[in-house]
Amino acid sequence: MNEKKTTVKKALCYFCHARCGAMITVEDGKAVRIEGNKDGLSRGFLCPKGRAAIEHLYHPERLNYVHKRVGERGENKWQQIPYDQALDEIAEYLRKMKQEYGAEAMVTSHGTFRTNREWIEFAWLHLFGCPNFLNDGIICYCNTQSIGYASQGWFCLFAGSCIPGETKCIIQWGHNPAMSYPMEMANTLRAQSKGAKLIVVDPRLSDTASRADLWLQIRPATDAALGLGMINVIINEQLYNKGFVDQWTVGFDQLKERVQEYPPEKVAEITRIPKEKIIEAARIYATNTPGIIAWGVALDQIGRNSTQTLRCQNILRGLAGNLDVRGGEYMGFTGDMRSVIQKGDLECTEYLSPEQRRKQLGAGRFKLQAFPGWELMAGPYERVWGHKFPAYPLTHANPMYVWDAILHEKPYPVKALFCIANNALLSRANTKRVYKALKALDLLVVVDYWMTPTALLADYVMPAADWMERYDLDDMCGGAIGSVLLPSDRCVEPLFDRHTDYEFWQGLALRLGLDDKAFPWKMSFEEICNYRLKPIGITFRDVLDKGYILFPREYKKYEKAGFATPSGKVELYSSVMETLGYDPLPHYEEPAESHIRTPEVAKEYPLILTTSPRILEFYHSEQRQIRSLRSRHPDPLVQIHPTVGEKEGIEEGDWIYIETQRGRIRMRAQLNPTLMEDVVVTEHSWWFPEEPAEEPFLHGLWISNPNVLTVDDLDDCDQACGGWTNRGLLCKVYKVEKY
Ligand SMILES: Nc1nc2c(c(=O)[nH]1)N[C@H]1C(S)=C(S)[C@@H](COP(=O)(O)OP(=O)(O)OC[C@H]3O[C@@H](n4cnc5c(=O)[nH]c(N)nc54)[C@H](O)[C@@H]3O)O[C@H]1N2
Ligand SMILES: Nc1nc2c(c(=O)[nH]1)N[C@H]1C(S)=C(S)[C@@H](COP(=O)(O)OP(=O)(O)OC[C@H]3O[C@@H](n4cnc5c(=O)[nH]c(N)nc54)[C@H](O)[C@@H]3O)O[C@H]1N2
Ligand code: SF4
Ligand SMILES: [Mo]
Repeated sequence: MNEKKTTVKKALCYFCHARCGAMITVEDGKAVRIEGNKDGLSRGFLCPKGRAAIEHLYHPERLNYVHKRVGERGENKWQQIPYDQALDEIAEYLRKMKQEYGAEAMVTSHGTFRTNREWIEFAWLHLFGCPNFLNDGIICYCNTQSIGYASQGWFCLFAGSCIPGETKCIIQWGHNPAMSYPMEMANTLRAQSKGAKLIVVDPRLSDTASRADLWLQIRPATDAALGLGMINVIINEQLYNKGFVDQWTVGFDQLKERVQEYPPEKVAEITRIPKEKIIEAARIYATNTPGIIAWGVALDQIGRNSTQTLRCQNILRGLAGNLDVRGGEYMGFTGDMRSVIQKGDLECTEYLSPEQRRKQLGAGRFKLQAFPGWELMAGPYERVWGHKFPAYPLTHANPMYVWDAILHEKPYPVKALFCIANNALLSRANTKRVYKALKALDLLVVVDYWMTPTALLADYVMPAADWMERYDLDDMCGGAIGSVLLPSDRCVEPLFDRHTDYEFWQGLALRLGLDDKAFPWKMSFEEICNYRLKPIGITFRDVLDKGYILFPREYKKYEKAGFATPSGKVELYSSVMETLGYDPLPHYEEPAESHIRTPEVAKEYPLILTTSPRILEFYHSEQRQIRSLRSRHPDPLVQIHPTVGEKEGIEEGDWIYIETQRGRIRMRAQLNPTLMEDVVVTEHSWWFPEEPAEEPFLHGLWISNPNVLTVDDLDDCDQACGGWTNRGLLCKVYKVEKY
C-alpha cells in the first residue's frame, strides 16, 4: 500500500482581522486537520470560525465555476463558463465603457479587509484612471484612521499597544472584543489582572462591559458629548500632562474655551450617564497613564457624531500624553520595517490625474476620507514616515452618491459595479435603495465564495479562492501595523476554477494593457511579496520559516521628526479639518433621529435602535451555510428590555417585528434587563441560504436584514467622512402573531 504524503502548512485564518496562526495538515493534497499555531502570535488560539475552515473549504455550496447570467437579473438562471473567458468578456466591456463614458463609470465595492488585496486593486484602479473605490471602511475603522492622521499623523490601535503590567488604563468604547476580537479581550483581561483600570462605554452590559471597573451606560450615538465632558473635566481639574501639552500640541486655549460648553451636568443630561461617573472616568483615564483608548466600531456608525467622537478620543490621548509611549498608543513604523516596501508605495496613486481625482463620487461633500483630505495629509505623512501616503484606507467614494450616479446618472453615469468580498445588499444602509441601484446596473460582477443575495443580482459571479488556497503577507492586526510581518502559506492548490482575488485583478490588468506602467502585474503574488521584502534582504519563504517577524519597537519617535501633521504637533485644533471647511474643534449634535431632534417621529417610533453586536460564530453575513456554526446560533436575535416585552406581550424567543420609517424585519426576542429601557439592539447581516434563491426571495434578503431599517440621508451622515447611521435610530417592536 502507498504511504500517504503528509505535510503541515502554516497559514493565517482570514475569517476575521485577528489573523490567528493555523497549522493545516494536508494529506495527498487534501486538507484534513486544522489546529492553532502554538508558536504564532495567537499562541494556538482558534475560535469556532477558524476551526470550521476545512468545512468551509470543501463545502458543497461553495462556488467552483463562473456563473454567467442568462435569465433576467435575479432570476437565478446561469451558464457556466471558464474563468478566462469571463475575464476576456469583462475586459472587453471595460474597454468600451471607458471609451464611451470614461474610466469613472465603474466603481469597486468592498466590505472589510479580508484579503491582502485592497492596495492591489487601488493600483489597478489608478492605472485604469478610476477614482471610485467604495468601502464599508467609511463606517468601519477608516474614519479612525483618517482622523488619526489629521490629529496626530498616525492612528491608534489596541493590538500591539497594550502591554499587560505597563498599560494602566484601557477604555473599551463602543467595542465588545469578547465577541469581535477574542485575543484582544484576553489581553485586556490580562492587563486588568495586572492592575489596569478597565472602562467600558456601551448602552448594554456586553460581555466586555460585564468585566469593567467602570461601565458607562450611554444613550446610543451621544458619544461625542461624553468625550467633550471628559475633556472638560481633565482640563478644568488640570489633570493633563502639562509638559507634553505645552511642547507637543497646538490649540489648547481654543479647546479649553470650547469644552466649557460641555460641563458634566449637561453631558449627563445628553448621554444619560450620571455626572459622577463622567467625572470618575475622566479622572481614571488622566491619572492612570500610560493608557489606551481602543477602537470600537460603534463610533464609526453614529452618523454626525462619528468624526466628533473620534476627534475627542485623539484629544484625550494627547492631553494624557499617551501617544507613542510604551504601554500607551504605539504609532508608526519601526526599525527595519521602515525599509520594507509598503502597500501604499505600490498603489500607483500618482497615476490618477488630478482631474480624475476630482470626479470621486461624494468627495465634494465628504472631504476628509476622500482625495481632498488625502491630498492635505500626504505631505506630512511622507515627511515623517518616508513612505507614500496610502490611499486604501482613506480615499473612498460615498455609496449614496454612487447609487445616485447609477440611478440618475448624476453627476455622471455609473454603469459597472464590482463587488469583491462584499455582500453589499446586507452591508449598506437602506437596502431598498441599494437593491434598486444594483438592478439598474449595466454590469455587476461579484467575486465571492458563495451565491449571496448580492451575487444573485450579478452578470458574472466569479468563484474566489479562500485563504487556504492562496499566499499572503500581512502586516495588520496580529500586532501593531508598522512593526509586524505575518506570512500565510498556500495549503492546497485552488480547487476547481477558483482563483485568488489577486489573479482576478491581474487577469484584467494584463488584458487591458495596464502592465506597461508602474505595477509589476506579470509577477505572481509570491514574487510581489519578495519584491516588497527585498530591501531588507529576506524572502517570503524566509518569513514563513520564521513564522513571523516582530520588529523591535521604538517610542517617542516624534522627538526626532515631529508628528506627521501640518504643524508637526498633535493638533487639538485641527488645521486639516479647518482647511476642508469643517469645525476644527469637536462639538456634539443630536443623533439623526431622537426624541429631541425628531419628536414627531418618536411618537410613532418610541424606541432607540442600534443594529450591531458581533456574533462569535459568524463574520457579518458569512458562515450561515456552515452547519457546525449555524447549529450554535440558528436564528437572528434582537435584545429588548423586559418592560417592553411586558407591554407588547412578547416573551423570550418570540419572533417580533422591528420597524422604522423605512421598513420592518423580524427576529427572535431576547429579554435583557441590563439594557436601557427604551433601547433595542439587533444583530446584523442576516440572510438565509436555505430560502429560495430567485426573486423576490433572494435567499431571504428581506426577512431579518437590519439595513432595511437604517437611514442613508446625506444630512444624517457624518459630515467629514460620509458614514451613515446604524446606531441611534427610532423604531418600534411588536409581536409577529403567526410565523
Ligand atoms: N446595520 C449594520 N450594517 C453594517 C454593520 C453594522 O454594525 N450594522 N457593520 C458594517 C461593517 S463594520 C462592515 S465591515 C460591513 C461588512 O460587510 P461585508 O464585508 O460586505 O461583510 P459580509 O456581509 O460578510 O460580506 C463579505 C462577502 O465577502 C465574501 N468573502 C470573504 N472573504 C473573501 C475573500 O477573501 N475574497 C472574496 N472575493 N470574497 C470573500 C464572503 O463570502 C461574503 O459574501 O458591514 C457593515 N454593515
Ligand atoms: N465574530 C465576529 N467578529 C468580528 C466581526 C463579525 O462580524 N463577527 N466583524 C469584524 C468587524 S468588520 C468589525 S467592524 C468589528 C466590530 O467589533 P465591535 O467594535 O466590538 O462592534 P460591535 O459588536 O458591533 O459593537 C460593539 C458594542 O457597541 C455597542 N453600541 C451600540 N451602539 C452604541 C453607541 O451608540 N455607542 C456606544 N458607545 N456603544 C454602542 C454595542 O452594544 C456593542 O456591545 O468586529 C470584527 N470582528
Ligand atoms: S478569531 Fe478570527 S482569525 Fe482567529 S480563528 Fe477566529 S475567525 Fe480566525
Ligand atoms: Mo467592520
